[in-house]
Amino acid sequence: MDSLVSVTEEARRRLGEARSVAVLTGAGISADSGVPTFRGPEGLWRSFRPEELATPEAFLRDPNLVWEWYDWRRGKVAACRPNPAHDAIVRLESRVPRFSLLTQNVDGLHREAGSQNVIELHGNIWKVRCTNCHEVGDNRDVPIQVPPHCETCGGLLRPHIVWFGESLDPDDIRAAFEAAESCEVFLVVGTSGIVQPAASFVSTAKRAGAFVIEANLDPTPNTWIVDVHLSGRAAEVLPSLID
Ligand code: BV8
Ligand code: ZN
Repeated sequence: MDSLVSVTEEARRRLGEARSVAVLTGAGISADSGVPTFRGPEGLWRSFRPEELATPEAFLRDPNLVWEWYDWRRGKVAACRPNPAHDAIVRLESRVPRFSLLTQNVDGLHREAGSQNVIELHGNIWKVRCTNCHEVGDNRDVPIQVPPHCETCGGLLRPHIVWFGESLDPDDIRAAFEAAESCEVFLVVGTSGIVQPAASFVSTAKRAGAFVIEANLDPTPNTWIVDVHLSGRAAEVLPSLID
């Protein structure tokens, strides 16, 4: 018990003193808001096959099926609000001179909570992109008309989301690696650490000398390389770590 208290204190102290912090979040931080995670016993991938739904090939094959899945998820996310973990990250950003938030989540809850310097690595479920003219726009319709079409050119719209086999925005990747390489403390919250390239930011930060803190319900492939693993729900662990 003593050692658990002291590692938590060490994590708190490091975070309190750091002048540059990068945070990487995954589905686990939004689980406490009611957004389903991807993997794990109740994860989305238990009921759906990602290769049938979250790939460009799937969309080419059956855009309606893919849109129906996203429409269902948009309905779920629309009913969710940021939780105390999202709020704690907003407070962290307000006191740290150099701060970056890298999120794999597409639910938009970090921005809704008030986070400013956010990189949405995998896109945003409330954005659509035209497959013809490539214009990106906001769309908050719940339900959305399936399939939706571009108001400018009539082309088929797709979710503005990075699917498996697609490249992330090069500017986002550059900024994310820069943040991981230059921060004093790297905080990784609620991600299984499986999906690349996001998963590799953790080892990048560690190699570059950052103090790495992981907050997760369970151990992950990252747990053995981090300095401190804090076990528990993000909505409980983060406020007590940050405040
Ligand atoms: C790319 C759709 C270049 C969006 C998603 C081998 C080596 C390297 C790369 C690869 C490889 N094999 C394949 C690849 C490439 C692939 C990849 O990484 N595959 C993995 C599965 C092996 N990556 C890509 O394709 C990426 N692009 O590499 O480009 C390229 C180009 C062409 C060809 C090849 C390469 C693109 C990645 C696309 C990601 N898009 N989905 C959507 O509709 O949402 S991924 C999906 O997983 C989500 O987007 C999500 O963001 C992401 C990560 O998941 P997590 O957020 O970690 O969520 P998960 O459910 O897994 O875990 C939840 C965690 O929270 C758990 O640890 C749990 O314990 C914890 N938890 C739960 N509750 C709580 C909690 N913790 C705290 N509190 C709680 N309450
Ligand atoms: Zn268009």
